[in-house]
Amino acid sequence: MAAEDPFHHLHDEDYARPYLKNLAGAGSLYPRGGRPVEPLDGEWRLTLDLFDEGLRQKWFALDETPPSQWAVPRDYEIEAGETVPVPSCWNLLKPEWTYFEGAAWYTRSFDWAPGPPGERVMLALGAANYLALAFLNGMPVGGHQGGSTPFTLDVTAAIRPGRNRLQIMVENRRSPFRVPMQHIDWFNYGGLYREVALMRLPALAIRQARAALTGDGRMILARIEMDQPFDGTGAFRVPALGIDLPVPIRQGSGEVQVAFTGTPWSPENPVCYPVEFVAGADRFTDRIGFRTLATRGTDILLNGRPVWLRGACVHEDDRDFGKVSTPEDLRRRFRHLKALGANFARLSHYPHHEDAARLADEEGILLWAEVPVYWAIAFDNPATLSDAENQLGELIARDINRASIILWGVGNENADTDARLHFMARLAAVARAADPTRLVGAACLINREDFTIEDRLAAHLDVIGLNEYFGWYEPDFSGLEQLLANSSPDKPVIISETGADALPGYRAAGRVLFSEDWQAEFYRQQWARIVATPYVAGIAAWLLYDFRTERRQTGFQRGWNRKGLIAEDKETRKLAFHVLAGLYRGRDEPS
Ligand code: ADA
Repeated sequence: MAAEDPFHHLHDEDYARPYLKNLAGAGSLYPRGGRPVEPLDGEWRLTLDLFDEGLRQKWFALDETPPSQWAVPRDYEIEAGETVPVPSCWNLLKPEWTYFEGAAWYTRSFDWAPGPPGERVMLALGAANYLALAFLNGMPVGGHQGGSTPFTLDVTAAIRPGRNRLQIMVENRRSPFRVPMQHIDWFNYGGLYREVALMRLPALAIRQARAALTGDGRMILARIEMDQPFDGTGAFRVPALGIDLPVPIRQGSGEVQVAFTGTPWSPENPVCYPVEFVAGADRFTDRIGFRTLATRGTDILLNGRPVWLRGACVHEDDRDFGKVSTPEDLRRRFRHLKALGANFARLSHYPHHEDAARLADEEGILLWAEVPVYWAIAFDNPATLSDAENQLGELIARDINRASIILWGVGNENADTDARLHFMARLAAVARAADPTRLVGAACLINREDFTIEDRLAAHLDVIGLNEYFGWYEPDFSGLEQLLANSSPDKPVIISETGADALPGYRAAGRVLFSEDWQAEFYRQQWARIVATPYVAGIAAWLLYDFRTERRQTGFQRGWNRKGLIAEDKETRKLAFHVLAGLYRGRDEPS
């Protein structure tokens, strides 16, 4: 073992430290930007590693000698791993892996043909829950923490012509210091559950390219940021609008303004324009809708006009695929939202697959996108704050050009303590600094003593989210009436969650919990009170589909949160779906 490696002893409990030093963050992310990639999806080998032996014993450094030629015994053999598909969640691949929470090693090989001199190669991962460490040809090439955001690792120094061996350790333990922490109301899936690919970049590359309307909606402001200091001239093009402009780049960044003569993006007319940013030898493409967004008093203004949000929350969860979002799953999601009469969805409670917002752009569904600052995060822990900041930064960097996203959510139902106020006010500031074109919100708690919307964080938000379950967790709606009457917020309030459980097919008259009938009646009662409240700017029903969660273990639930308007099969519409669709369309009858 090399003398400079102080972590050489098998039983050294500091074994993980060297690999955790330089985890990739928002600043190192290269959004795809339409660049071609070489996918690494498909068959991988997977070995579970509950005791973290892989890091302790350096499994990545072992050669691939077959066991018949081993000089000494080993505890790891690539070929002995199970063959698994990537993307996938390991929990759903074998019954005995269902509840596995720990580390697991993914391994595959691939062939590589080098490109022009100076070319760099990035390993691009859509997400890995929660910690990922990558090793290419036995060399550590970096890692990432945060279970739902993308990251890119520069593997130029480790990749070689011909055959390469890639290993990725993914570890999904729940912990009080992670974001989210260990106590959540959804399933803790593990694994490489989004796409893995290699992306080639020229020696000088575009790190970020964005275009959005200025506040008055008259001009497009386009900006290019390079990954190194560079003085030169780039280009910004929107062929459909006849835009082809030089972008002066100084010290690695530059911007340009041009009059907007196109059609603004809106749910009714979700027009997206193909755009192109060019700088040096790099080309970044996207499809961008142009619209303005603001608040005025308690209204949310889209293109200068008030918009009222009718929507539903949705988890990234599937009975058969877990957190894997297939294109069919996403398309079905938007078909269901449309059938509901929705113009809005809350992507709960963490960044979803990037195609969710891309499809929302095309379909005209407004989005609330958020980071999993959920319930009782370790608000006083600086490392937890930087993890949350990083996840927020990565989400914004990935989705900066998505017209559908109107709001960055910085938290959900967090008790109003000093530490939480500091933590989440900081996140609100991070969101504003990274993206001044969108609103910042959070799902807040209420003051239950005097029944008012009261949260010190509200001063740092543009929109107050209100999660309330009067009529479900509370026996009646009187608290909601008091709350709505007692409060007079000076900014828009969105009912960011409200809902009731219903077991599909269970029918009963009156307030019978878990019946389809009560879930439907619950929405009628909620709706009447909510739409009569002028400062409420929208509602997101909790939620579109039933989802897996180990917190829920009555006979009605059996490991599922049953507040879906649609059952876990993503097909069976409950009575409440039809009732809410009728309400969203302006008539109180099943559609
Ligand atoms: C909370 C939480 C949701 C969900 C909901 C419920 O409001 O924000 O994630 O779990 O409760 O179903 O009770």
